[in-house]
Amino acid sequence: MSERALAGATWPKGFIWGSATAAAQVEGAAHEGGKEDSIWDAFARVSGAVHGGDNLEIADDHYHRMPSDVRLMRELGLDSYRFSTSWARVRPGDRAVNPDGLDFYSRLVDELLESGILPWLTLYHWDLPQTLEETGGWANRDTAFRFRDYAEDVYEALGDRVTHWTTFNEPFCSSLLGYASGVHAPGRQEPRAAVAAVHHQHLAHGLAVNTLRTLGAQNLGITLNLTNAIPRDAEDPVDLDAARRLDSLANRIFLEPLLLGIYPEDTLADLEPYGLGDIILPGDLETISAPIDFLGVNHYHDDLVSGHPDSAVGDSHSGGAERPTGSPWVGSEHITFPSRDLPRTAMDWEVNPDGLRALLVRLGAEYPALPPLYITENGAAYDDVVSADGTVHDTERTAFIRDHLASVAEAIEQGADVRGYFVWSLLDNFEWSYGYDKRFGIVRVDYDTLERTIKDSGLAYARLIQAAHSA
Ligand code: GBH
Repeated sequence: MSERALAGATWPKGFIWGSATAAAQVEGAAHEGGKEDSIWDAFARVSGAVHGGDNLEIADDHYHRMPSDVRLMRELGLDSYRFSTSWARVRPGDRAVNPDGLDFYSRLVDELLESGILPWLTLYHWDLPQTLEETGGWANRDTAFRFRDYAEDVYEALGDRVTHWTTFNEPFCSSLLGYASGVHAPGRQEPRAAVAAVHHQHLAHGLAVNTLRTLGAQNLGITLNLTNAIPRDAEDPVDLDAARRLDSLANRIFLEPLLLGIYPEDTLADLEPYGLGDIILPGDLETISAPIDFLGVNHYHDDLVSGHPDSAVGDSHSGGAERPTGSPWVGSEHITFPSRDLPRTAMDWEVNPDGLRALLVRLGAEYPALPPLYITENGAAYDDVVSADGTVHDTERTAFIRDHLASVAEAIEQGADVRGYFVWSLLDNFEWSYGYDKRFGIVRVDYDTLERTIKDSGLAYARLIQAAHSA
C-alpha cells in the first residue's frame, strides 16, 4: 500500500498515534538521582549476557535530555508517548520512595501535557530492583505485593495528571525469558521459577488494578506480546500439537487468566510437572481477572512452528546473547521454528504485515468480552545507513510501519476495536541482550555524541499522523 492510499484510510475518531520507549532502554543515569541497580543493571555485568558487553549506564541519556526529547515528539506530532517508570528509580532497593526519582517522572508528565501529548504510563517494563531478585524475584509471591505498593506510590504522585495506566509490559518476557531461557534478566534457567513468575506477575497486575481502581484510576490495562502460532503442516498432528503448545505459552496462559479468570486446561496439564497448579491460591484468579479498560497488544512477527526437529532455526530465539541460553517453552522444549520464505528484519524476524490483521481479528472472535485494543508496540530493527548529510533513508522501516498500519486499518474494517498505535521505538535504544547493536528508532541516536536525527521513517510517520488528523 502506498503512503498516499494509507493516508486516505479512515481511522476511528480519537485514534491515538504514538510512539513508545521503556525506562531501562533510554534513560541512562543508572546510578544517578538515587537510582540503584535493577536486575538489568546487574545482568549486564554477567559475562556474555549482553551483546558486546553493553550496559545501561548512559543509554540514550534521556534522563538528562528529556525536555528536548519531548520537543522531538512534538515535532513528530505524536498524540501520545508511551514510557515506563523504573521501580529501581522510584523505590531504590524497594525501600522508601525516592523523591528525586518520582520528580523525574513528574517533570516528564508536565512537559508532555504542556506539549499536548498524552502520557501513557507503564509501571513495569522488566526492571525489577535487584534487591528483590535477591529475595527470589518474581518466583517469590511476596514480590507481587511489593509491586502493588510501588504502583500505589507512582499513582499517588502522578494520578492527578496521568490518565492511562498499564501494569505490565509483556509478562511473557519478564517471566519465561527471564527465568526459563535466561536470555533476559535475571538470567535464570529454572522452569519452575519461570512458571511461578508468570503467576506472580498476573497476581501483581490484579492487585495493582484493584488498588489503582480504588484510588480513582479510570483507564487501566496491561500489554501482552501476542503471536499467531502457525503449524508448519496443518495436516500433521505433531505440528498441530506444537502450535497448540506455543499458543498456550505465548498467548493463552496470559489472556485467559486476565480476561476470563481461568488457566486453560491444556496449559494446566502441560505445566503440572512445573508446579503451576500448586502455586495458584484460592482467590488469586478472581484478583487477576479484575476488569480492565484496554488491552495493549505488542506484535512484531508470527511464529511458524513445528513439533519435528528442524535444522533451519535462525538465531531469532537466542536474544543475541553470547552465553548459553535455554528454551522459554517450559515443558514444550522440543518445538522448533522453521523458516519460511519471507523477508526478515535485522532481528531475523519475518516480515508479514497481514499477521497483525489476523491477530487482531482473531482476538475479537476468540474473546467476546475483549476490551478495546491498542497496538502498544510494532516496529522493526534494520541496519541503518547514515548519509553524508546525516540523514537516514530507512526505506525498509518506513515500509514496515506503513504496511503494518494498513493491516491495522483492515482489521478495523473487519470489526476489530483498535483505538491506537504506538511505533516501537521513538529512539534507537538499549535492545536488551542485543545491547546497542539493534536499532528500532524512528529517530536515530548517535551513541558517540548522543545526538538525535529524525529518520525518514519518522518523517513519514509524522506525515501520516498529520493526514489522519486532518481527514
Ligand atoms: C518488545 O519485546 C519489548 O517490549 C521492547 O522493550 C523491545 O525493545 C522490543 O520489543 C523489540 O525487541 O524467541 O523466545 O524470544 C518483543 C519481544 C521478541 C517476544 C520475540 C517474543 C519471540 C519468542 N518479543 N519473542 S523468543
